[in-house]
Amino acid sequence: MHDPSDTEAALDRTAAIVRSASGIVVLTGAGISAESRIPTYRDAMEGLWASFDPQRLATPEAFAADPETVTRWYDFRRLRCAEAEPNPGHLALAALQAWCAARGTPFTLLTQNVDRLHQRAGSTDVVELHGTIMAWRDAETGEPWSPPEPPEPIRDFPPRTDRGHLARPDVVWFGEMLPPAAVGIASEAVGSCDVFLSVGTSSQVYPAAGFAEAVSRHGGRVIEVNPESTPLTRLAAAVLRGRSGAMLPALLARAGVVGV
Ligand code: BV8
Repeated sequence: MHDPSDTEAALDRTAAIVRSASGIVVLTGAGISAESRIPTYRDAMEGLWASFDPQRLATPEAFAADPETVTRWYDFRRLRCAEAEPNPGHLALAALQAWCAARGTPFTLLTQNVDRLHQRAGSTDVVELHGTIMAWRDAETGEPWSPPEPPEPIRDFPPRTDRGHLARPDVVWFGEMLPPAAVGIASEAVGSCDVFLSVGTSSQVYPAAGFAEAVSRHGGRVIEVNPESTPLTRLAAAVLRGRSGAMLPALLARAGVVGV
């Protein structure tokens, strides 16, 4: 059982690290959107999708073999993301970005999430390492393809573009390269920051899962915000063992980041 006094000490320690930072990188995962009622990958997907494994469905091979099932799954999730609202964890990171900008402290928000809740919370220049479910494209030409405006579902599956090609979500599937621009920004930020905040990620998926190690190797301090321990915990200079919707606002209040 986590001792609340540990949390108080961890908040003090983390606030001091944030206040003294010369450059901050934040990496978020599905956990920051859990309090917006978007299931994490580790939670069983609800209803129809409970028996499907995201790692099996989120691949080019699955799309090639069964584009209907894959696009139905993504449209179900797209609408789920559209009806979700940013939570206090997302809002706190937007406030942290503004506070860093006011102080001239470099700040980069890297997300593995595809739900666009950071942008809806007011974060800017969000680096979407794994793309977004809200945008789709022609699977052959890469041209943008617009699904119906939420809450309207896609009508015909698998969706096809005016060229008759299959349409796919603009996400990065397992086995696909990350967008080069995103990788470039992430590499530069991870290589130069002195504080790395890992929020709501099980740290299992690469290359994102390797960023904390890289920061730690060049002497940066890693902070973990997660109700559970992860492979990253051993690297952490401080751990906020709890929900990001509670811990991030508490951290920013303790660090004196106004407007949270
Ligand atoms: C790549 C978009 C180069 C799609 C995602 C063999 C062949 C090919 C590649 C590989 C291979 N072996 C390894 C690899 C690399 C592979 C990989 O890492 N695999 C893993 C499984 C080992 N990576 C890739 O393929 C990447 N590309 O490497 O290209 C390459 C190419 C070819 C060959 C070799 C190399 C691409 C990876 C991107 C995949 N796309 N998403 C979609 O969404 O459908 S990944 C997806 O899953 C997410 O984006 C995220 O990255 C991951 C889920 O992780 P989390 O976000 O951490 O979520 P999770 O549910 O796991 O954990 C939630 C956490 O939140 C928990 O810790 C929980 O405690 C916590 N939590 C819960 N509630 C809260 C909370 N925290 C705070 N507050 C709360 N309230």
